[in-house]
Amino acid sequence: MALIEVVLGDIADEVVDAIVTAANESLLGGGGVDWAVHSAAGPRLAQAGGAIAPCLPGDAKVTPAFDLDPPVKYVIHTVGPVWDGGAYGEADTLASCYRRCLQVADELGVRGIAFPAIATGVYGFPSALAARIAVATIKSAQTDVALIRLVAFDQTAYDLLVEATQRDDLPA
Ligand code: AR6
Repeated sequence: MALIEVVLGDIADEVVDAIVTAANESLLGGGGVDWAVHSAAGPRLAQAGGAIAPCLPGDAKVTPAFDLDPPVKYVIHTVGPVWDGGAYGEADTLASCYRRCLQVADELGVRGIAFPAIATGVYGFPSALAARIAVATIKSAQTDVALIRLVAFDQTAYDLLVEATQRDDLPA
C-alpha cells in the first residue's frame, strides 16, 4: 500500500512526479488550487487542458506540467462534484476523482503524487466528509503509486485529514 502523508502547504511547491488540480470541466483554469497550479505551470497548461476537455465530474485527465520544476512531470486534472446537499451522488463522484487520478498515475508510472482537498473550496463539499472519503478511497485503491501526499491549505483541513487517516471505518 502507498505511504500516505498529510502536509500543510501550497500544492504548487510539492516535489513529486504528479500534482493533482481541482479543475472545472473546461480544464482552462480557474480559481483556488487550479489558479495556483496554472500560475506555476504557465499558459501552456490551459492550452493543453483545453485540447483534451471536457473532463466530466469524477474523471481525471493528464497534461504535462510545463513550467513546474522537476521532478514534477504531470498535472492530473480532476473535476469534483458541486455539493448540492449530498443526495446527488456527490460522495461517489468525489471518490471517483481520487480513484481515477490514481489510475491515470499508474498508467504513467508515477511514484509520487500530491492531491489537494478536491471540491472543498468553490464546489462546497463539506471538508470533514471530503477528508474521510479521500483517505478511505486512496487506502482501498489498488495502485503502484508509492507516495500519496494529501496537501491541506489551512490548519483545519490539515487536522481533518490527519484525523481521517487515523480512522478505520468507512464514511457513512
Ligand atoms: N494548494 C493546495 N490547496 C489549495 C490551494 C493551493 N495553492 N489553493 C486552494 N487550495 P478549490 P474546488 C484548497 O476551490 O472546490 C476552481 O475555480 C482550498 O482551500 O480550488 O474543487 C476550478 O477551476 C480547498 O480546500 O476547488 C473549479 O471551477 C481546495 O483546495 C472550481 O474552483 C479545493 O478548493 C473547483 O472547486
